[in-house]
Amino acid sequence: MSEAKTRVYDILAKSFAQEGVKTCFALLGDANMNWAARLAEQGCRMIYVRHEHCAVAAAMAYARKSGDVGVASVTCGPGVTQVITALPAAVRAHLPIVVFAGEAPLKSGWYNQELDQGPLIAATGAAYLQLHMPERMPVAVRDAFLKARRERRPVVIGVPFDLQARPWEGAEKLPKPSRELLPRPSPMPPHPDDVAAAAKLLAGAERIVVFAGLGAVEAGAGPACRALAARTGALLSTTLPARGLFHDDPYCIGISGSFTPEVGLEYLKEADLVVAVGCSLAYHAGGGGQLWPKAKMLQVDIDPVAVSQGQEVARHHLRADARLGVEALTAALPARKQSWRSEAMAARIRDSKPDSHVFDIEPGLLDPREVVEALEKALPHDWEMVNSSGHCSWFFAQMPSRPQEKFLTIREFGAIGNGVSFAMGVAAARPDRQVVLFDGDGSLMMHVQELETIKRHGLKILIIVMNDGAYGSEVHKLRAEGMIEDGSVFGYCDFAGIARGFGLAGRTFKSLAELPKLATEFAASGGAAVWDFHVSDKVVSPTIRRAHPAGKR
Ligand SMILES: Cc1ncc(C[n+]2csc(CCOP(=O)(O)OP(=O)(O)O)c2C)c(N)n1
Ligand SMILES: [Mg+2]
Repeated sequence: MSEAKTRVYDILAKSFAQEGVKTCFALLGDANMNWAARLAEQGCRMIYVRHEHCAVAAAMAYARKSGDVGVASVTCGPGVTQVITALPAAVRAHLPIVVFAGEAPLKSGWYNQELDQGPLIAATGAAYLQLHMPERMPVAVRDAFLKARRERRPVVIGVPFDLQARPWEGAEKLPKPSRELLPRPSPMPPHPDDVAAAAKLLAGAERIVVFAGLGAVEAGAGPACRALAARTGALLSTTLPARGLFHDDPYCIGISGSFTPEVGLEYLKEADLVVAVGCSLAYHAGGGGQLWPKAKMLQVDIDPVAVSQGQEVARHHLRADARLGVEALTAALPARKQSWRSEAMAARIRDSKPDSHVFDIEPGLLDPREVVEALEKALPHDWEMVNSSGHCSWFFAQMPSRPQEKFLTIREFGAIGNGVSFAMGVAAARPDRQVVLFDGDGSLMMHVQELETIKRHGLKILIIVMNDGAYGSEVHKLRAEGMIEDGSVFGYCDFAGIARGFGLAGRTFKSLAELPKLATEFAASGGAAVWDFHVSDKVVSPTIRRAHPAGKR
């Protein structure tokens, strides 16, 4: 029977299965549906989202959480144009993603969804691979995965759907999967001369901060950083994505960057040396260089830089794997007497509020800082947490007891609207765990349709909304400048009702009294729900207060 003939899409699906793809986020159309159906038959878990952006964004979080390649699929033309916000975010976050996209049929002289997809994808910084030679497609798919893994960036594969439907005329045997073809070099040790120079720098410093990024997390350098800090009497800090790496260390001052708590700001101002480990010294880490005005910077990294994102960031460099570099540095240090640490300092770090500024809050509305404090106490520590975007993310970043391995945030492109997708990616990568998403009302509203996906796929996601009835980031800046608030204040929409409309549980919080009891009850059953906290838009984060001083506010 001719229907039983193997088609090119069969082989394309098998090529993805051969790559070990276990989860794919997709939205179907003519140019990817046959492939997706066949991939599902290969045992791949398909998560069918309601907007293509969310397919790629979920694949990003899946990649970060699983340490594997994230896979998504969209149809040609309008399917592809929908992913243009997600791809630059994946590029900047160095996430390996493969997107199977269709292309318009080659046989037609005219096709309404036809689009020159290559330049569009290239503009995002992702790679675009056109597959137009059926016999070579299995190798081309393998190469796409190789490229994504090696370059740690998204790769979009475009295959015209008339070619996909052709009978397969190539070889039966598939190529070796990409994971078998990657070089596996051992971690890079430092050069002894660099270690000696760095050790001298540390020996001459009195108020050191060891500051770790995701590179330190990936290299397993956490314990080495703690040991270096203990040896030199240093404080510990992290970037936002690496937050929680030192969560239980009494000398950890939290995040250094836009989200630094009060006590951290104070100590960073006095630091005379920052040892940045496995971090790219991006603009927002270090608050654009303002946070540690007196400090020299020693960067320990496999790819050290002097200038990053338009700023001179580091004069001293130790090129090495983060763990090996820090261990060698600790071993090379002379015995040391002075320490920045004291019992009183540990007590201040433990007892001080992230932000103690006093605001006048309207009756009936909550202070976002108190909401976060209550959530920090009430929510179980083994939940996977996902932080989203917006003004509220300052507050949500202040949950110091949560460890790094249970945390995810991806913010390099500064886009709102990704929270639900990232939570779906984490829930897919960690199906045994409860996920909690912390999001803003504006961000959740941008892709609120995914509540239906969460329900349909039974994803265990509790969504906590910090609802200020506004685009907080905008309203606080507009007020500081004395401008009208139109376009930034919308009022409090009924997320609990919206959630119920999608078949999820929903609850509005105008008081925190019942939160501990409800959290315990929810933890016992798990599942998906939306908890909407109505907070005052009078509370302005320290970052906005610094960057946009009161003025007319
Ligand atoms: C895709 C996208 N559109 C617009 C913006 C501009 N923007 C930054 S924060 C923000 C407000 C987000 O509102 P919400 O999620 O309610 O968080 P809030 O700031 O109120 O805490 C907006 C519109 C953006 N960063 N990304
Ligand atoms: Mg808001």
